[in-house]
Amino acid sequence: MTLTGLTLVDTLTDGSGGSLTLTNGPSFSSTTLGSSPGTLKPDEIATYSGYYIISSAAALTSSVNNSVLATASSPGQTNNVTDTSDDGDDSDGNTEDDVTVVEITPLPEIEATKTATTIDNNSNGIVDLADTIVYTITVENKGNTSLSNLTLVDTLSDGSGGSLSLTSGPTFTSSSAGSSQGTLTLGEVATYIASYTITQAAVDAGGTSNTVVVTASSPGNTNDVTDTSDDGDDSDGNTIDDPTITFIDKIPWD
Ligand SMILES: [Ca+2]
Ligand SMILES: [Ca+2]
Ligand SMILES: [Ca+2]
Ligand SMILES: [Ca+2]
Repeated sequence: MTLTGLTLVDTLTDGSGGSLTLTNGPSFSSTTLGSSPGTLKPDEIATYSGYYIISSAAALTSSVNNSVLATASSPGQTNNVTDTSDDGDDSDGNTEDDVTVVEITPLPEIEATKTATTIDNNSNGIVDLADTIVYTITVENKGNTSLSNLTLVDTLSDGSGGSLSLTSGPTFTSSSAGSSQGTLTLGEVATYIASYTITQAAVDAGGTSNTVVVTASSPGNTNDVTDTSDDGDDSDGNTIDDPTITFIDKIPWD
């Protein structure tokens, strides 16, 4: 028999059960026997399409789940024929009514950048003994998962490779989305500062070299995400991992 009054009610949820809304649709596409939208002859198939653009919040929940309830009327009846969708996979033990699940592949990624400025404490116009190098470290969550347990390991050396110690820091100062120290949501940038007051060893070596290695954990993992800082200068031929170098000036009569 021919069914009429076909309607669809689409239910979209995230992996935590939170309600979502399709970005577009479901929209009528076609019928196999030429019926207009809402009518189905015996053995006729109507096709609808819809799509959802995965939001950051939904991505954090690991999946998007969708089902549709179709309702139609047989002759002389009202809304007496219904079915809940199945996912088209008959090998999953459910060939009748099961939710269409799209798993979101976790791609955790983190990026650390360290830049340096100097404070001319002795006001002589050059970078030399007892001046201060101020390091700004930014750590960005560039993946599609939240990150926790963020730690920094900072390595400072002089221009000859000798080990030096930061005078202060790295100290957490802020996060762009307000997360507490050690946690980064999607796209969030945490900022840390550190400083080094130039010692004679650094002067003798002609400069300092500083790198930070950041490590964090994606959901369900431990310390699985890491990056070595780059110096924030993408014109130096290394846009990935390169130490932040500060040259110390020699005073002419030194
Ligand atoms: Ca199934
Ligand atoms: Ca100076
Ligand atoms: Ca660089
Ligand atoms: Ca890097």
